[in-house]
Amino acid sequence: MSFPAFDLVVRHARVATASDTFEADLGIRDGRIVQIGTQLPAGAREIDAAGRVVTPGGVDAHCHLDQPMAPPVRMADDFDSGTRAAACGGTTTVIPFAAQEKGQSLRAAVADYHRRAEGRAHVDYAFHLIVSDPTPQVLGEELPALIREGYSSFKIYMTYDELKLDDGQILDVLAVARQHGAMAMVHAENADCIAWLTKKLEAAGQTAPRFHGLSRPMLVEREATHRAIALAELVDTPILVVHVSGREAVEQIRWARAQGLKVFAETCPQYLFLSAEDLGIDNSYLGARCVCSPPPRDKANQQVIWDGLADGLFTVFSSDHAPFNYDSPEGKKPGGQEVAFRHIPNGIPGIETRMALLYSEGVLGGRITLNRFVELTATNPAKAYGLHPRKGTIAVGADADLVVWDEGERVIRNADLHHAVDHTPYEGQRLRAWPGLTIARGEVVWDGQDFRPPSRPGQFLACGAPTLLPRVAALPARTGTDG
Ligand code: DUC
Ligand code: ZN
Ligand code: ZN
Repeated sequence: MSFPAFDLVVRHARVATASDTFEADLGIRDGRIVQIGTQLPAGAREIDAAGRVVTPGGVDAHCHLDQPMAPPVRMADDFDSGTRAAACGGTTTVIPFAAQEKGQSLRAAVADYHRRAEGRAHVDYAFHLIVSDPTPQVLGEELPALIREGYSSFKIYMTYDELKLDDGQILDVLAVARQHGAMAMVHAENADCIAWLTKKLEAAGQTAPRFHGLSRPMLVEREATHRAIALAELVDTPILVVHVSGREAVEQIRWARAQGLKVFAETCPQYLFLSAEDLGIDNSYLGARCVCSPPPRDKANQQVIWDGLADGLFTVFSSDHAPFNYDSPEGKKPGGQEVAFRHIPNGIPGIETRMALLYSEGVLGGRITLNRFVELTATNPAKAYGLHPRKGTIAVGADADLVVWDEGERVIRNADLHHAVDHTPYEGQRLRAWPGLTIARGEVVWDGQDFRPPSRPGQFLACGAPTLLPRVAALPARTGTDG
């Protein structure tokens, strides 16, 4: 009796990686791709992908799941619902945040997140750290040890009272990133400007959701982006500026790249598909659904973000999924009230719609190549956070994390999504494609109609050192701070 050579063969696929597109069969065994070729022998299971594009499963490197909030606010998605939604939208790896509260040890934060995720995730996951309290113990011991143990990226905030670091603290944390080879992610908005503008707006009675946008104009992001770049230059370490929203921050990043600085950048669907108008053109509270930071900008900025996706300015495309129900005392109406904009929980859901939005309007809309799509949604995030080549590509030895695309018209309806959020800001958006199959470690977890729980839960991934080389790597290394 002969056994099939593979557990699964995906046949006649139009395989796309970050660099190539080719026709092949993919032979999968024990959750990994073990052979790529033509006319592979039979598998125990066969999927005919003839005529369909197959890309690596998405790596969503910026999402918030079950992150503790100040009561009564609570995230709608935990690791169960959040990763189910991810799988149904073509994402097979998520990297949410283990957030340190001030006064808390980083280790305690990490242990807490493991408890939240363990056995509940349906796709693989890693954690970024959020460093909000860089004590000597954190800088000298905890952070270096955690980087070595597989938490090789962390986010620092320049705004939000409970999270923000001052410039001296940022320098200290960046120095640890440099010494231990970690990737520092920066939320760049100037906290004092936001506080000053918020007070002025409130004094004038301007508290509706749409004023959230006016409290965080582009210059607030531009100044903080400029400062973050300067701080990273001083320490001589790379940074990745997260959720870049528009022209002014983009200009800072372009300038930094032109100087040969290792500045990477992330953007998100909300800056392509939403605009300031979605926060409200009158004082309606419905705009609370689109309150996120940085806020969506005017429509002209959407093109600036598309340009940066097409020309290589952006390194990664993430969801920044931050799931809060609209009609809930735990969500956008804290305590059941329509509150002033400063009290509205920041964030919008997007973990399930990220891949299809970019595939539809980016690839099929003729704005980016298929290979660039793969780079932005899977390969680069895996490289930036030390998960490549196990994740983020289609190669022998990589995990068998795949998306088989169905092209055809579809409309986003919250009723069809799998997150636990009561709305999507993209309701009614027309798409040209949606994942027809999502395969995670060789198992179909989304069949185009239904979520299918994997036979074993998603696994924690310890991250190695980032392997994302800057496009400017060929330039001479900087030896000082003024040359
Ligand atoms: N902004 C953040 O910085 N994080 C979560 C959501 C948001 O809008
Ligand atoms: Zn942020
Ligand atoms: Zn975020």
